[in-house]
Amino acid sequence: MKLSAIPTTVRTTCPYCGVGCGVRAQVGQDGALAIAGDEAHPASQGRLCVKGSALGETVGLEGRLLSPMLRAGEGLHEASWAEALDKVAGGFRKIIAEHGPDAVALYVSGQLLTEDYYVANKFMKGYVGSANIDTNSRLCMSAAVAGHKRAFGEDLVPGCYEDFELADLVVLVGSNAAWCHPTLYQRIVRAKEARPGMRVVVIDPRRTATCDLADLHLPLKPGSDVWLFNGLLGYLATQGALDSAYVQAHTVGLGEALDAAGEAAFLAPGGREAALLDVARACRLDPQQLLAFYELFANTEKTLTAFTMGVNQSSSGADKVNAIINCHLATGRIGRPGMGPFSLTGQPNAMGGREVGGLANMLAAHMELDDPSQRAAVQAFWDAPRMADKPGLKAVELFRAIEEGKVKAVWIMATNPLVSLPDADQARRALEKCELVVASDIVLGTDTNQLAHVLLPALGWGEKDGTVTNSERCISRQRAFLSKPGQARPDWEIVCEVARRMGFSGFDFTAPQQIFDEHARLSNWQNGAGSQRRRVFDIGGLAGLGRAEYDALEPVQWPVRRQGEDTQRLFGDGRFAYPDGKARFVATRARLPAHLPDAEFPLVLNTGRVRDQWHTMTRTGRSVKLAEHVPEPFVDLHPQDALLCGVKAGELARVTSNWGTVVARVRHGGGIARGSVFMPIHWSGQTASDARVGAVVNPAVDPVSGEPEFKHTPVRVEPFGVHWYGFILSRAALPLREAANWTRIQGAGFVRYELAGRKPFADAAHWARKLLQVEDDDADWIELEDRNGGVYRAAHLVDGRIEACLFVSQRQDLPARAWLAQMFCKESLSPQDRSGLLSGRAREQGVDPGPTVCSCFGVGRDTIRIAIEQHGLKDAAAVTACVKAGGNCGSCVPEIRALLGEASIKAQ
Ligand SMILES: Nc1nc2c(c(=O)[nH]1)N[C@H]1C(S)=C(S)[C@@H](COP(=O)(O)OP(=O)(O)OC[C@H]3O[C@@H](n4cnc5c(=O)[nH]c(N)nc54)[C@H](O)[C@@H]3O)O[C@H]1N2
Ligand SMILES: Nc1nc2c(c(=O)[nH]1)N[C@H]1C(S)=C(S)[C@@H](COP(=O)(O)OP(=O)(O)OC[C@H]3O[C@@H](n4cnc5c(=O)[nH]c(N)nc54)[C@H](O)[C@@H]3O)O[C@H]1N2
Ligand code: SF4
Ligand SMILES: [Mo]
Repeated sequence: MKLSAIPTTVRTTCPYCGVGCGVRAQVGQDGALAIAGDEAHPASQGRLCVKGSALGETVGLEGRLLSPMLRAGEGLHEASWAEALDKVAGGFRKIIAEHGPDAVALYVSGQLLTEDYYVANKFMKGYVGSANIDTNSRLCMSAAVAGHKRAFGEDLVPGCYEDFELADLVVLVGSNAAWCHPTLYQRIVRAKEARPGMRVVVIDPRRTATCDLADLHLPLKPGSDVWLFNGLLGYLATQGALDSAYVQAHTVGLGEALDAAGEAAFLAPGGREAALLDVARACRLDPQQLLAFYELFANTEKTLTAFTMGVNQSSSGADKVNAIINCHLATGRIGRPGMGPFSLTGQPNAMGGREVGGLANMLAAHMELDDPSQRAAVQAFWDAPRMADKPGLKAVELFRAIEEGKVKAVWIMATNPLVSLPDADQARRALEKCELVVASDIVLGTDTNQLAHVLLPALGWGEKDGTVTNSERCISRQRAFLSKPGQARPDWEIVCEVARRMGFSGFDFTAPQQIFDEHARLSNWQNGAGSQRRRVFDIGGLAGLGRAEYDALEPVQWPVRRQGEDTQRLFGDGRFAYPDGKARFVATRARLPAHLPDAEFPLVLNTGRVRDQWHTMTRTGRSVKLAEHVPEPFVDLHPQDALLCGVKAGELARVTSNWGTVVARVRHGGGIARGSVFMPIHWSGQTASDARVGAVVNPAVDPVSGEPEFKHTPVRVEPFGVHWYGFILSRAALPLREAANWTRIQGAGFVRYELAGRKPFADAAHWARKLLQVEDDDADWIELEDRNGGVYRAAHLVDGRIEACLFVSQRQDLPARAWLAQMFCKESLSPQDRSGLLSGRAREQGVDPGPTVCSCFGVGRDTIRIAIEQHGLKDAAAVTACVKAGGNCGSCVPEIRALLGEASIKAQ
């Protein structure tokens, strides 16, 4: 693909996960884009994972939203910016005039840049006068935010990535870092290689790829983390492992926390063993393993406990966070090298969004909405005409209020709520009813955009400029290196345009650097003055940067109170952000998830990520390299549960909850315990007929933070009976109304559809031609039909080149897709290729590589298996030396090791 751009190397930051790796992007003279890791970036030191490495494949303009669009009836039509902006500003103004400021809302995203986020928040909270701006971070980080604020007095992550390397014990709770924070995980891998005495414990109901590194895996019962960490606190108390001097000097509330944790049970005569058994039972863990973890924690000073969505996305999310923090406060293990609680952020700018107060219950710059003096401070700084004076609606509440007609206009930015919200069908009903739905996105075809009345084209990664903040509070620049396509504009500019049209004065920014400057100045505005709390978030040292300095800004960790300051760790001096400087223990009482399995819905649905896709696939879905690892939506369950449900691996199953239903391919091998099933979150209405998993997820939220319980929905799984299975590879995208079920992914030069049908087809040839849109009777059409066997295969060629092929069967005997895929790379097929077409493989039998394991080098499972067998390979390094797999980002090493394990079992 050719890109028009300034031919130079630009240092920027990856737009995916919260690790925030540095990227070097180079656009060559020929327009080709080369992506490499940035050695100078402290977060990643030159490394990129497979998603980061594939960024070059995802920046093309196909499918992009490149002009503003307005809906008229069923259709969308292009509009000028003036028309579209007037429509948004006019619509908002009218609704505010008639129904008040709380009748409008913004729903934004941790994928916005800090500058975009800042102006969106200023617009709503200072000018519209409502705090109805929430963000998809509600679905992600809000439990951690609430936990931090309760414990520390402010939303602060104490440690830094180096602590993962310095720790003697790394505990990963509800985190599949091997797939979701890959380069950081690789840092732990390398640290453990260098210091084999280092211990890693993974606490996750599933045995994930992350467990590859674990000395101990605790497959706890879903939702039982508070029991586990309360038990740990009780155990530490009985072992004399608490740091009493620290607790005395720097904390408040240990007594209540110990009471809630059930310390009494531990302290009763002979109670320790009984209490341990109780905890083990509540968490469904082996008591010996539980004790092994408790002992390890008690005896290891340098302990780091990192946690992610298995903790946050729970109806007791904030309590899970505090139960973890309690154990660190009680042992004084916080703020020093190699130790502390560590909340890993999901999105690239989850942290930046919190700095600017993007959540509906926060103000800007870590100030509080319900603190009148801070509200007044922000109002004075912004010269704001109409300050919000109470918290706004949180994501799930917001979409309910939209359905109820209380919120009549919503502007959605950089998020796809129709896919990512829980009870996603409710979100659909809400938007269908909403008077004015505005969406800013970079692509046209998303489930959410289909319901928008106004579409605003935003600049994407590589085109826009600004800053993001990663999990370790490190601010880095995202820099533009591509020219602006079509009429797309940066998100901040679009917000400012609407604000100006609504008559608001504080939005005359002309560059992101001016916004960053205002943000930096606000962060130390009245900070600690008079009765004002001294806020730790302070980047006053970055105020006043000129354009060139901003452009050249090197990664820096906040707080940056003075120029040149760079803060790796917080709380090293035992001072926290509460006015008395003391941290708070939170009394966390363990409670069950909101909805429990019963006879009708006997299994628990857990949802999460796969290695090579990002959320709703609007970007990673374009990459051929990333498509192969998991080409279809799946439901992973234990073989015994599958038997009980009457479903078989490789076939389709229906997964149903009280809220909705989806269909996906049954799989085993995801390390699932009995009683649970796992589904990935990535498929939407654009990529599958029935696999938008959000529709099934229950909308229960954590009462403290409002974070939804994405990891725990009671469901039932049943066969999705079909008459036939099939697939199509086609150069052109096809409408697939005929199939009962379809999913699609991008291949090199084709789209791959997996299909299933419920009705037998009478005239297969007629049906296939219609499906592949071949109207010409004289078309070059090869076919094979076995009517009795229920098999039909066809290929359509044009001028000797394959255009499409279709394979359908009533049996499970469809050929692998790999060889057929190669045919789409050829300008013309040889006679041998042609004669192999309908068998789906070369006439001279080659080796099918199998599903991709290593996406960096495109190495398949069977290639690796055969190499292991033929060469007697014993470890991952030998596999890499032999077939390259695992030699780049290392994300597939856990899978390679699993294959080595299988081979050694087979050999025994
Ligand atoms: N490849 C990839 N990487 C990503 C993303 C992506 O889309 N794709 N998204 C990014 C974002 S925004 C986020 S938030 C992060 C998420 O990163 P992670 O949180 O690591 O990923 P998830 O797959 O959501 O869930 C993590 C684990 O929680 C476990 N879990 C479920 N229930 C429980 C429980 O009750 N207790 C415990 N202890 N564990 C439980 C699940 O089995 C799962 O393995 O990933 C980021 N990185
Ligand atoms: N069942 C279940 N659901 C979940 C989760 C789960 O674990 N289970 N996890 C939740 C979590 S942690 C998260 S973070 C969310 C993520 O969910 P979403 O935020 O809904 O997912 P994305 O696909 O990242 O959506 C980003 C959108 O922004 C667009 N975009 C990309 N760049 C830009 C830009 O520069 N400007 C603008 N305006 N648009 C842009 C993309 O095309 C895409 O449409 O999902 C949540 N939903
Ligand atoms: S680890 Fe995260 S930030 Fe780094 S390259 Fe991968 S997705 Fe991007
Ligand atoms: Mo997230």
